[in-house]
Amino acid sequence: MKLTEINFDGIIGPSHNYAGLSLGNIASASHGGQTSHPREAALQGLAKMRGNMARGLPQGFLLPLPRPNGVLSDALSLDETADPALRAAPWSASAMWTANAATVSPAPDTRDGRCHLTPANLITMLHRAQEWQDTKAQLDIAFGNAQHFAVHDAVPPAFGDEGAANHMRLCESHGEPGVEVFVYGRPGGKFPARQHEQASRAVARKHGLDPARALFVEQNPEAIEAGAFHNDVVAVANERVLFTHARAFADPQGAYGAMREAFPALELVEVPESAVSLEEAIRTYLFNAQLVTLPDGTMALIVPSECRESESVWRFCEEMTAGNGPIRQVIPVDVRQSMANGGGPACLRLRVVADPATVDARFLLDEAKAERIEAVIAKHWPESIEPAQLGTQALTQEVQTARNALLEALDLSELG
Ligand code: SUG
Repeated sequence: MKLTEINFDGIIGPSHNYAGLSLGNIASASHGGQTSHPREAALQGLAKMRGNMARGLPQGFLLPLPRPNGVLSDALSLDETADPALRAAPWSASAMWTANAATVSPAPDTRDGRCHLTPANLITMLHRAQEWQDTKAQLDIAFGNAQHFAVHDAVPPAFGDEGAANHMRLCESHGEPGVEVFVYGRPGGKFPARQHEQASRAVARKHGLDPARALFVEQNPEAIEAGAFHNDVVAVANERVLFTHARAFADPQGAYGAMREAFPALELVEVPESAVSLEEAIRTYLFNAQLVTLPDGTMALIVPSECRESESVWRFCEEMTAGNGPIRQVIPVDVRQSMANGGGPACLRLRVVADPATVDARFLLDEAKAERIEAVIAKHWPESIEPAQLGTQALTQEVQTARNALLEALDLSELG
């Protein structure tokens, strides 16, 4: 059994559009109503996956969900008299952000020694609340080997759960037992707190985590107010390292202390407000990065290219890599189409620690498959979508044909 971290990226779906649906997500609100470019978006996502494969990292993917979602349209009796934001919801390609697909507790952390996955209910936003059943259908196939995996149902309402975006894991190496850190928001602020403490606690119990190795930490309400609608916008962990903005947690010293007590080897890389302001961190998504361990054992931070263009952020990155810290490289990637909806490199991936041989191979990427996916995207993904096109018969047909072509190319038509 060779446990390794596999990143499952969401293939960006053919209905990718900017509908301004996410209150508290500044990029989504500010790009609402603009023209999107689904083909370019999906190719950017695929290029990121290929880049990581080329760095020697195992790569998987999850598929776009069926859109437009007729079940949701029917349930809300949507017609042209309905609010435009409601009418856009069944079209959302938001499942691309697989950091919100599920919370994953690797086998070494759980009571029964299996890797546990709980799809996130995403109940705070209508366009996201429609995801989990279809996401679970994929997880059931990809992680269908019940000897190694347990896939649960989502936490019931009214406790909001947004999955791995509010969950970090500290460990000596991925295959060893870890300390799982759940970050929740306290409701009552200007913007919704999407991750509820009781949802996190329910997931930890369901996964059979040792209570001494599961921490529950409150997110800084100021961070939520500044646009960090998920904790992964202001902090990311990998193995021994926590890379965080100083204003990520409500009680930073208390949070670090609890982490150190449960995991004494913690290496903290804290970015002070004086180096990068919270606002600039959120604008550039410095922390919405993939912090990965490369095959040579060093760590790299894969950041959105917006970081390269920010004077303060890039200065910090250069100083950090020039020093003696654990993060040795910072690698910018272009995921601008996703970024315009508030989704950086980390949002686009779900980390699963597993032996790749135990995962359904149809969800694992290699270069030949990447070429097949690229050909389908190039042929079928719409070049652009204007908001007025949502709801039209022509776009419905184009988007459905595109997804079906992808399922066929990947031998996954059973998800049709
Ligand atoms: O849930 N944006 C997503 C972005 C999710 C990012 N994920 C993580 N941080 N892990 C959201 O707010 C915008 C859709 C629109 O406005 O059309 C959206 O859903």
